[in-house]
Amino acid sequence: MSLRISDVRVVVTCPGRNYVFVKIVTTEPGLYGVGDATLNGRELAVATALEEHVKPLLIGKDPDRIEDIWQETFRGTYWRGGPVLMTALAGVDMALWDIKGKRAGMPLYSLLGGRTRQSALAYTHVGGTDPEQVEDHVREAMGKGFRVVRAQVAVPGATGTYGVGGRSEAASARWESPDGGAMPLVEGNWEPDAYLRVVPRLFEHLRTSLGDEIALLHDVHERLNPIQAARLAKELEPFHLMFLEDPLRPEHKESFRVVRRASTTPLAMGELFHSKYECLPLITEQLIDYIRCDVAHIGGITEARKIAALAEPFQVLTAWHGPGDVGPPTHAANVHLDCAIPNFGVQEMVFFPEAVPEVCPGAPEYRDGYLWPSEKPGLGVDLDEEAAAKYPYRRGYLPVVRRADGSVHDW
Ligand code: GCO
Ligand code: MG
Repeated sequence: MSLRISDVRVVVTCPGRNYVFVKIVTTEPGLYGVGDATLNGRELAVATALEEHVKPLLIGKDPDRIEDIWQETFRGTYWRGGPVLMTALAGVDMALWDIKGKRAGMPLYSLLGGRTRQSALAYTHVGGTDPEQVEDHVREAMGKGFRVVRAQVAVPGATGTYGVGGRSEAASARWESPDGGAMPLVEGNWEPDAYLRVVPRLFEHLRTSLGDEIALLHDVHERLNPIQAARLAKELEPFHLMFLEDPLRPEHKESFRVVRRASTTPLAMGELFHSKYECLPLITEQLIDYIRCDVAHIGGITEARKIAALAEPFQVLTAWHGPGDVGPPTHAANVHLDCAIPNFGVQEMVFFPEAVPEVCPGAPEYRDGYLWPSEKPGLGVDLDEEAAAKYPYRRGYLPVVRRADGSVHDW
């Protein structure tokens, strides 16, 4: 009998932070694939979608038919799209590419057409309470070999809020209420005017103190309206950012025209998109310079390679989302794609918490500013289910931001 999918194992674990891993087991003894289906703060919704709705349809299927399984899971079930279903599909898709690579005896980059580069230029995050502290942290990153650094600074008066409380990483915030429930942490006093004043000062300081060699990025995290974003992009022009990330909410693609007309600061967008359809207008109108979808949230490698191919003739480069809240299989997929596609730009990366390699070994290796793909067949990432069981899921939510008057703002 030909090869079939015999089991789909969904593993929810918290070796430092929550992850949802997918292991697709086949009828060939010892042949399985590992994927990542982590959606920060919504882990159990994805795990349930996988267990209850996706898995029953996969058992008995031929794992070789990745595109067909993708189409059936996306379109064939009528209800399509959105972060939960596209993350579930991504976990399956990565595991299937892993199986295909293992059968071929080839690393994923090889299956995708072979190397176009040795390794992927990587960037790290730094933050700080004021421009001087951010400068110190950029220097530390440069000391570790980074040539590209994303810099965020605290906004006077704001408490917490991603990337502006002096912190540079997105944390899941937890707050257990007395009745045993959990509520997201509320961060406050976010005001655009204060932010718009401090960010140009940060980059003026960094360029003056660090010179022109280091490439700098900044993440707006979808918090500005079109004219505010246009102002920021224009005021940052003299400091030559590699890109300004996510200036606007994902719903307002046409508003990118306003920002584009106002400045030559390169723009990046995509971590909140869930399909190639959302990327289309930004790519075909050349409204952005970097497309930075999350391979774990757009349905996996199958969709990512199509997005990269759509972007290539429009001279849009890739900068796949690579935060700590997606797991090693996604980071591995990112770097295999980076090393295979012609229009790669830069790769976001993190150093994982200590227990992660025990549960999920094989994340891409960082050396002197670059990430190297694994030479093992498939993604090169494994999953130790016994180790995963030692780190049970911990309920966590992303924080909620409120402005000084108490109203909700985009986090
Ligand atoms: C980034 C991001 C993330 C997100 C996070 C949300 O550019 O890395 O904006 O850190 O905030 O993925 O879960
Ligand atoms: Mg971002």
